[in-house]
Amino acid sequence: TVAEPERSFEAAIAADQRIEPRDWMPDGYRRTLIRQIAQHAHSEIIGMQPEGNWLTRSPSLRRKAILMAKVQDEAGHGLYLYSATETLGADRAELTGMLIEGRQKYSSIFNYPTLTYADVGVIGWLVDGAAICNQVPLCRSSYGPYARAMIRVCKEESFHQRQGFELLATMMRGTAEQRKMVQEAVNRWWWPALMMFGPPDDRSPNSAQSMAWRIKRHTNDELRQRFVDMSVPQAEALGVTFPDPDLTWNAERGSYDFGDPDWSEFMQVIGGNGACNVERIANRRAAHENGAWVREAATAFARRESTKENA
Ligand code: FAQ
Repeated sequence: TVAEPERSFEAAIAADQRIEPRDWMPDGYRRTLIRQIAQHAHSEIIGMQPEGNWLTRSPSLRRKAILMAKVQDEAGHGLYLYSATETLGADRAELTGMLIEGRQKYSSIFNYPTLTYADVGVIGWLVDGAAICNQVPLCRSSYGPYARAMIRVCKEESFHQRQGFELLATMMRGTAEQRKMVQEAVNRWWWPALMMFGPPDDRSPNSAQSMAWRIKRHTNDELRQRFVDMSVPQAEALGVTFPDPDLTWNAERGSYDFGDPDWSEFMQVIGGNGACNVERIANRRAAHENGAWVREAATAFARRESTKENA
């Protein structure tokens, strides 16, 4: 016999209702959400680094203001998502500790270097584009606080994607050298962007259960296909190509066929051996350690304020 709280959880999922923090939920559901939302939060925070790399070298004041706004938004998304994990009983200091110790993952994409300013544009266009494609369906995720967080995050990501496309469109109207820079950045980021959606469905251990719980609304391969279909016309509008000889329109499916990303590279990157993994974590650790005095001061201040109130 199924206990009453479990029955109402199952009924809520089946009726496409939201699960809220105080509702009963299976341990596995809670664990999966903490894992996914924490990884997402870590990705936003680590994701500040590749673009942050160019803040002091932006080509104009306008580009610098845009980039600063974008990187700040990413910090905001990270903090917002850590708050969502706290509604599940997680502790953000512990989650940060796990990130720094390599016990929790962040998106593979942020382990690639940003070599030119065109990379800033391509991150906006393709990386934020992939993020939106993955996150718009998460606005209907079964866990209320996560779904609601995604609505705001997606609005900001849309601005991020537009600024990337606009940056690239400007460069494409520039010199032959600038156009070459854009194409070269697209060539480097295309495959890693496809890997953001996770391993193929038959090698995705979490998908089936997460779909059943309606945490995820589409499989990794479905979203990857959607992203390819969405990106090809945008590439044509820009005047760039993707580095995939197998990319062809399939009229029968009404979708593009495309080649297989190098999954051994993906496994290497998520295993800690990508081009920038060590540097990203070292920077995060240093920021955390250098910020210790701020956390201590804030805690002391909060303590003093609360004793004042109680007095
Ligand atoms: N990188 O069974 P599945 C952004 C792991 S957007 C690293 O398929 P799941 C915005 C996976 O965790 C990027 N690891 O897993 C931005 C699992 O390992 P575990 C963040 C990956 O969870 C833009 C194992 O492989 N977005 O930050 C990756 O069902 C520009 C097996 O995989 C999100 O996190 C990967 N790409 O599906 C910021 C979105 N893929 O944990 C700055 C929310 C898989 O068992 C600049 N997350 N793994 O040890 C999701 O939608 C899902 O978690 C997936 C993975 C689709 C990423």
